[in-house]
Amino acid sequence: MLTVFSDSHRLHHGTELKDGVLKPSFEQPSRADTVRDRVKHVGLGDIIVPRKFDRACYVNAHSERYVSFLETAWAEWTAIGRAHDALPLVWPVRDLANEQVPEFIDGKLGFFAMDAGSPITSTTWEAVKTSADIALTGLALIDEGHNSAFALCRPPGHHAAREYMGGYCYLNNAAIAAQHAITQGAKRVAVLDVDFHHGNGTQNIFYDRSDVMFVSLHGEPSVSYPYYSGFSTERGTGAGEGFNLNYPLAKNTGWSTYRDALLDACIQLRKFSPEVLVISLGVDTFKDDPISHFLLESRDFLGIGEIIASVGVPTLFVMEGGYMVDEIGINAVNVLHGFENKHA
Ligand code: OKP
Ligand code: ZN
Repeated sequence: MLTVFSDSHRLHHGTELKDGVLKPSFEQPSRADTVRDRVKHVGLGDIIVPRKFDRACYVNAHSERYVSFLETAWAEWTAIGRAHDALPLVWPVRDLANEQVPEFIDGKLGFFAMDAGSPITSTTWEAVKTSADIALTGLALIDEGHNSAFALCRPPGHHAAREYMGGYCYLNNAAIAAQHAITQGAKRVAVLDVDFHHGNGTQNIFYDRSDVMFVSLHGEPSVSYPYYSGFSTERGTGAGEGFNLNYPLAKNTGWSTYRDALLDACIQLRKFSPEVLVISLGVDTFKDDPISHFLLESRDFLGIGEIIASVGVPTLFVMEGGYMVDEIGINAVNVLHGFENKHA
């Protein structure tokens, strides 16, 4: 399997507001490098750099005004003398919700963000664009006849919705790739999200669509970030009704429960019969992950890959979360080896 990777991911690193304290983000550059090192170490296949794609590819999954915000936020933030990472601090909640975009940067940041965990720095946008291009390059490999590809994206994407960033995510790499497959003529594409956290952004982008099915296994929202989405009652709307499937799982879920949910999810995916399957590959379901609470062991990730392979369609793996930096490479590559049915 080919891996798409770029050193540009290091352009993005910043702080997050966590437990009431501004701290270095858990989503740090060493994550992607660890996975890249493991890919090399086991000889998964060649590692290639991403091609460049048009801005239009991002706007097909996000809104024009959101993409423009990402492009200019740092300039607007520093124009008034600020030097620290840009973070939001006020949000348009419920009755304050208004469709008008504020002019001042603090208003914009809240309007286009779901949390204070996604800092914008001087070089964030460059890293974010490259991350989306990595996913699009992976999809191009599949179009060119590869049965699978690994888009080693960083920053991750699945919390980024049509119009907002959050959860370390800015552009939704998996959604941009899925949408691009549709734009190129695919009739049905599915996104399966196995990150510990609910892929609220991907759900948001395709919620009213029947051509892109979204299926997610994650920590139940009552106790897991992002708290406000991921319930099993969220099944899509309008034409999209029945094409959004959530599997919220209890705290301390281990392999046997996880496997049963994944087997069921894959039955639903086979019924849908997509031309391309995009996997939001988070490995924060690992037992030692510092911000999650499932109990998967490293060998269980081989099982995830094997079950995904049983869907039997060309598959693009897109890297999402995973914060136990010592093991993240082993666990991510185990999924890929399981898919290829190699147990290194
Ligand atoms: C991104 B991805 C919970 C803090 C949550 C944000 C987590 C974003 C995860 N105690 N902070 O889905 O791995
Ligand atoms: Zn996650």
